[in-house]
Amino acid sequence: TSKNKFPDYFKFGAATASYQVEGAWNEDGKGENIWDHITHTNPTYVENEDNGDVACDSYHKYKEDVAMLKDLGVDYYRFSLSWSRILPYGVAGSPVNKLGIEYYRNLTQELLDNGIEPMVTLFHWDTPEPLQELGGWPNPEMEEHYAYYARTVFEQLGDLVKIWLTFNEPKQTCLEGYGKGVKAPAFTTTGMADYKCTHTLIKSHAKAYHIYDEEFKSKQGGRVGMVIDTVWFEPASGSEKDAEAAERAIQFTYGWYGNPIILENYPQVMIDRIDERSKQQGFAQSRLPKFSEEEVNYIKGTYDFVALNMYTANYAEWKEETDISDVGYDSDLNVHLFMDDSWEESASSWLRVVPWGLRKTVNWLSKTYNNPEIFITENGVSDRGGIDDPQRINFYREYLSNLVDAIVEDGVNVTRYTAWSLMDNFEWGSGYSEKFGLYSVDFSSPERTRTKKASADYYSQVISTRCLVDSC
Ligand code: GCO
Repeated sequence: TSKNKFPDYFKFGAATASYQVEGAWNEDGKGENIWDHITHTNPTYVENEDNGDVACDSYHKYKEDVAMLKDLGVDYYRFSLSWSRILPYGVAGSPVNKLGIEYYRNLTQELLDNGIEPMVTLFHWDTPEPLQELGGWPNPEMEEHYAYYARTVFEQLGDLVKIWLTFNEPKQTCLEGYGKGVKAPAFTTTGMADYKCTHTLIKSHAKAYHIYDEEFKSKQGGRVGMVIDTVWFEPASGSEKDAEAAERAIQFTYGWYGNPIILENYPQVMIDRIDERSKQQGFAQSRLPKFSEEEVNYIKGTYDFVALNMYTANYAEWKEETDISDVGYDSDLNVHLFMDDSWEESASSWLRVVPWGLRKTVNWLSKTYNNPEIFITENGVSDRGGIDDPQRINFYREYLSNLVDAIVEDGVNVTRYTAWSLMDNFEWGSGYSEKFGLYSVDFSSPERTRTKKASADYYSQVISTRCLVDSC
């Protein structure tokens, strides 16, 4: 095989998520979710007071979306289901919205008719508002509600869908939503509800996995995993301390979710540090909830593949323990994280172009988790717009080149790569100002006109040749 060529079995896709593209926020029986709620009740929460009420209008324009995917030549499309479109009240036992199911069946059938495989995320941050009013993810009852939702979805769509992603980037739901306040529902006490959120969410994932495994797998033959994100943490120097700091940082990020599912229990370094700090701070119990032995065993092994969203890197530098009284995830971690000024910028403050970080991240996953099959479920870059997007072409070329090296030279078992995103869309707190799409969307036109960017042509060419140079 050529050094620049992806193996024949390798698949390429493109991704979106329900709240970011669908619009139709209250049509055909859809219920309210936490992003509808926060953007309507606190409009300045998002830049330019943008919201997802209409977004890319994919609810009405899904056939155009599929035509774009077909034109790109992708093997699969990763999209997410809106829980409140399927279950307007969200809760276990509540009525199913037939029109919501119909929309997703139509989209999925349209994909299959065009030879594109559906890869479906059950949850991409849009918790039904009634569940938030019951306390949201830190409430252990969420496990029952999520299980009911997952079973509903497997029943209604499982004949058509063979790849299921239970959660997308749970760290953002829990740490940013229930700790740092930068995602809905925007709670701001970190070091407590964020840990509880994670605890419930991991148990919910495991339950959904077992439901599929026991009730659906033999008939439907699909696979289930969780999408976990991390940046690459590069030690700031060659010192042992910085190496330890970098490893601790990835354990607090990927390992927080990956270890319980793929190995067993939370990373030991999280357990030890949070137990110890909680004790010193005078808490009667650790702020990190404990899994019982039974739970540890129920959770471990609940994955059929390992999925990674990766965009960028941080340097990690050792930090002396200073303020022991500070309760919070960042001080529990206690690593100085920063980006290098020389790394090329994007439109997103958190994202600089660090292609070698992808190769190192998949190598870390492979080593830490015993060479599992890995899907890259998101990777991409933002700009401020325009059809001619050489920076994005360069981004994909460089990241893909590092990925092919990881596969061909390092022997890492990555089998899929997913570009974020198929089209420009609602970028959470940044609204429509940061654009990640291979297609642009004119958000000022009622038609939400889509236009192909230069990067889409580039990506198509890579997909059709499986090759990064002129010939392989
Ligand atoms: C994510 C995201 C996407 C973002 C993308 C760019 O999973 O982080 O799911 O929703 O739009 O990452 O920030």
